[in-house]
Amino acid sequence: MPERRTVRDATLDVFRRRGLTTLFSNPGSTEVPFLVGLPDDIRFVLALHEGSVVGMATGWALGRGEPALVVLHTLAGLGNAVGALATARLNRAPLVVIVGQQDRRHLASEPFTAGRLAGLAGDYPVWVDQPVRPQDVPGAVSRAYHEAETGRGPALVIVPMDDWGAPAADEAEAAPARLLRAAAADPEAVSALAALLAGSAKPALVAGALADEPATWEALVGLAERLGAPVYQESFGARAGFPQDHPLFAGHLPADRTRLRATLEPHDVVLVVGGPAFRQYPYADGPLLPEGVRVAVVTDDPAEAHRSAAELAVLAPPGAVCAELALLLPASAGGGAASLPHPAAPDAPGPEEPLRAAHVLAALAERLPADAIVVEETPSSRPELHARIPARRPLGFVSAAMGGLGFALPAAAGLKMALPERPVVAVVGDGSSLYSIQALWSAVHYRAGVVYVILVNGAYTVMDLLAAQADGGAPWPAFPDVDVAAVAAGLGCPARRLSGHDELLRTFDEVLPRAGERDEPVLLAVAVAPDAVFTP
Ligand SMILES: Cc1ncc(C[n+]2csc(CCOP(=O)(O)OP(=O)(O)O)c2C)c(N)n1
Ligand SMILES: [Mg+2]
Repeated sequence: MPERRTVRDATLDVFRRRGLTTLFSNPGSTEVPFLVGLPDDIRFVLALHEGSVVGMATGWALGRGEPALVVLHTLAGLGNAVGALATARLNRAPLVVIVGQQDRRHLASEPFTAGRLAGLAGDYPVWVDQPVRPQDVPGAVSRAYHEAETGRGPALVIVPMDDWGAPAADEAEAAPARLLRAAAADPEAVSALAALLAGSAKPALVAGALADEPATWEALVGLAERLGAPVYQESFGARAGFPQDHPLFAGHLPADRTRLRATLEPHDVVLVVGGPAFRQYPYADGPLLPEGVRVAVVTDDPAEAHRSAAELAVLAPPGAVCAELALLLPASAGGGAASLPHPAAPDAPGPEEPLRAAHVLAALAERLPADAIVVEETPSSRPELHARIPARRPLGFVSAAMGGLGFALPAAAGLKMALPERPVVAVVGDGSSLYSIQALWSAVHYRAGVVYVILVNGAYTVMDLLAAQADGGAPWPAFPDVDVAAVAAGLGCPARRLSGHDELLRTFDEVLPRAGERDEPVLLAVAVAPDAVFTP
C-alpha cells in the first residue's frame, strides 16, 4: 500500500509550484520533523543568526523580485528575527516565513520551546496565520506566497511540529494557482496629474524607492526629459528610482524641513513618484513646504499615499502612470540640466595623515562597474556616499529602509546569490558590520562573492556627532581595539586591512573591475579617520 501523503509532502509541492526551492534557515528542534530528509531539489541555506537568515532572504527576494522562503525556529528564532522582518517589510521584500512551534498535543501546557508567536513581530508581517488544522498548512503557505507578494513583506505561517507528519487533505488548496495584478494606468488618474503638471512653469520630480524597477526608471527618464524637469531622490530612501548620472538628476532631497523648503522653493509643482511626500529624518520647525508649491504623489503603496502631505495622491503603478504622462504632456524646455555640484576628488592624504571616508568613496566611485549593486550601511558617511557614488542601474543602491543596522552584510550576500553576474559591493561602518557579522560565514559557504568595504573608524561616529550636536558627552565608549578583519578571518572570510592611500587604490584596482565574477567574498577593512560633520 502506498504511504499516505503527509502535510509535509503537500507543503513541499507548494514550495515547488511557487518556485520556493531555496530555503533560508537557522534550525531548531521544532523544525526537525520538517527538515530531516529534505529532498535534494530544495536547497537549504544556513545562516548563523536569524537576523542574517532574514537579511539574506531579503537580499534574495529583492534580487529576484519574487518571494523568498524562510524557516525560523519557534520563540527564540522568531524573536531574533523581528528587526530583520521589520526591515524586510519596510524594504518591501516578499518573504514566506514558516515559523516552527511546539507539538499541538501539549501546547496548552507550554512545553519547553513553546512560544506565543502570533504577535511577536507586531504588525510588521503582512499576514500571520496559525492554521486551525494540520491539513490547512499547505493552503496557508500558498496564500502566504500571494500575501507576501501583494503586501510586499513577510507573511508568516506558524506550524506546530507534529503537523508535518499528519495526513494531507485531498481537497484543493484555497488559493489561486496564478494571481495577476493589474498594472495599467487609470486614464482618470493620469489626466488629473497631467492637469496639474500642464499648468506648471517650474516642475520638479522626486523619485522614491518604489520607482526602482527597470520600466519605471525608463518611464521616469522619459517624463523628466519631456518636462525638462530636475529629478531629486527622496531622502533616506532604501533604493534609487532614477539614474543618478543623468543630466537631470538634481541630488538627494535634504532630510529636514528647513532645507527641504529651500530646495523646493524654485518649483511650483512637485510630483513624487514611488515615494512619500516627504520622508524626513531630524525634526525641524516650520511648514514642510514653501508656500505655493503644489505636490502630487503617485505610488502603489497605499500607506505611502495615505500619509503623504499632497494635494493629490494617486494610488497606481508609478511606471505606467509616468509613461502615460510623458505621452500626454507637451514637450517643454523646462529648466534643462540640473545644476548638481559634483564633489571633486579629495587630495591624497599626506604621508602621516589617515585616510578619510571621502578617499575611499571617491576611489570606489572611479572604479565601480556601472551595473554594481551598492549596499549601504555606513551611517556617518551616507551623505558623502550619495554625493560621490551615483546609482546608475536599477537596484544600483540598496539600504535598510528605516536604518536598522545588521542588514547590509546578509542582504548583500543574498543579492549576490540571486544575481551572481552583478558586482555587489557593501559599504559598511565598522560598528554596523558587527550586528550580523556571522553572515560572512554564509557568504563564504554559499559562494556569494560580495566585496565588503568596511570603514573602520573605531567608533559609532554618527552617534558621537549626534551627541556633540546635543551638547552632551556620549556615555558609550569607542572601540578602536575591535579587529573586524580578524573576526572575518575567524568566520572563514578572506580579509585585508588597508590604511594607506596607494594600498587602497591598488587593492581596489585589483578587486573591483572583476567584482561581478567573484564567487568568494572578500572583506576590506579600511582604517579611516572619523568624519567631523553629519548633515543628512
Ligand atoms: C539595530 C540598530 N541598533 C542601533 C542603531 C543606532 N545606530 C545608528 S548608527 C549607529 C552607529 C553606527 O556606527 P558605524 O557603523 O561604525 O558607523 P559610523 O557612524 O562610524 O559611520 C548606531 C548604533 C541602529 N540604527 N540599528
Ligand atoms: Mg564606525
